Amino acid sequence: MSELQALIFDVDGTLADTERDGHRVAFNQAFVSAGLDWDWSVELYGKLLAVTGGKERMRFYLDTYRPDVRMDDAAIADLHKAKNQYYAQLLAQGGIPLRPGVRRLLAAARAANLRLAISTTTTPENVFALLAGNIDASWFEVIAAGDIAPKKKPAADIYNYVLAQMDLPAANCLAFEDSENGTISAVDAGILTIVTINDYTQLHNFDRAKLVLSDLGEPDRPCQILRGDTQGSTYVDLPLLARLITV
Ligand code: XBP
Ligand code: MG
Repeated sequence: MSELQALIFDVDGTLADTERDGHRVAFNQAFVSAGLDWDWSVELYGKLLAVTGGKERMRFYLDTYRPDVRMDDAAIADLHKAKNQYYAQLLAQGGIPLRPGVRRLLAAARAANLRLAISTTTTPENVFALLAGNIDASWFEVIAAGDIAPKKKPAADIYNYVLAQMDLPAANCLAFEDSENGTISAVDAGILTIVTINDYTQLHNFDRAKLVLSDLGEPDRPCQILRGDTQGSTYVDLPLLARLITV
């Protein structure tokens, strides 16, 4: 029997729906300003999301869709930097809210002295830009992001890094993810994982997740339970999380 000690959150798609109207739009703005004729539609971006990491995603796009174009890693890194500046501008305009239940659950966890961490593929600056005005970044004891792990999700590296930094066994933690790659990463690190799906990830394979939900829900706004057993709970709260980890 394990005691719940920490909650570890993915960022993109989990804390907020940042991909379609955030990162994707910012990539396109960076392409235009660099004089490139690349345009990532909502549909194409769904395919490109199979590759985690913005730099890796651009390399995959070039290899798959534009094999005629030569671009070295430094040029891709510059493009990625420009994209992240546009992304920060978009977030500063306040267009991307946190998903239902996220703020409530984080506040409850903090009040109960649970430890909090972030495990994400995106760059640290993007995490701070999203949290700004929403949640105090100091709530998170560890913010593991971007290139800090040698291999990005679905590799377990980033979750293993968080566990090592917190000096916690996987059995005392729960992970929150929105995608198949993220779930593989967390589960391969030995962490029970709760998935909240979104439009881009609803058809992913979540067989290894403990729970799959539409979102975290709110007391007056139940979530849909797509896989697993919430034992009657209609939203995610700390008693439900404690039950999940002890059975
Ligand atoms: C998120 C990602 C990121 C973002 C873009 O995956 O794959 O690449 O799409 O951010 P996860 P960057 O939610 O599993 O962490 O451009 O900064 O990589
Ligand atoms: Mg995600």
